[in-house]
Amino acid sequence: MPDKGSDGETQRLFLALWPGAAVRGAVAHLARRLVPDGRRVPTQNLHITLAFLGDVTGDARSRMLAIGANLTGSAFALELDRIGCWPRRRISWIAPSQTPATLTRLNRKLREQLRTACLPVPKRRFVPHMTLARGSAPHAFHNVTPVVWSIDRITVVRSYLDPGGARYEILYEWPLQRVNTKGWPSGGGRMPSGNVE
Ligand code: 3AM
Repeated sequence: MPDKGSDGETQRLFLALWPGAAVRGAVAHLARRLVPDGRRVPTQNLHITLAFLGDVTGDARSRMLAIGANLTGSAFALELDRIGCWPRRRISWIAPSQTPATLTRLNRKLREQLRTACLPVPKRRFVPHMTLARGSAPHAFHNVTPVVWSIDRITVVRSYLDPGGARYEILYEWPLQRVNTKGWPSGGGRMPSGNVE
């Protein structure tokens, strides 16, 4: 079971979209082929960050959990179809060339709720991307066959800064509602089974 921590403990946390093994495998395969160098993000760590919260104490964690308890948002599909890099930040990424309106809305709502709860709100504009490597030399952009990812939850992730690199643990999952063809929500989410798959 993940260690959800006692109230007094500070935890380094972020909110993320965390893909399952199939999406991670497909992305890692593309990265090996198209991203030439840098410190590659290990396959099990691939994710899209929604908001980095930093060190969060017990009180703030309760406010954060209340956001998850009241969250309303719809599940959506994301097509990762573009590999590129940010040369100044030396980051290689895969990203959707089109951001679904559902994701934009979800992110806006999340930021509003973080602000209301006096939690850290990311300063940068939200550009959905999955970091593939850091310290990368600039490289070409590639349009790739889309990796289609069905996203039905937000994850609350704890980050441990180990000497060998970051280690992540999923603490909570906040379900997004699936909407069936008649427009009614169908089904919920599930609690995490433990460590990151
Ligand atoms: O998913 P990406 O790579 O965009 O860079 C870190 C990573 O972002 C970012 O949080 C994500 C999960 O670790 N991060 C780490 N430290 C940070 C900080 N102090 C940070 N973002 C903002 N401020």
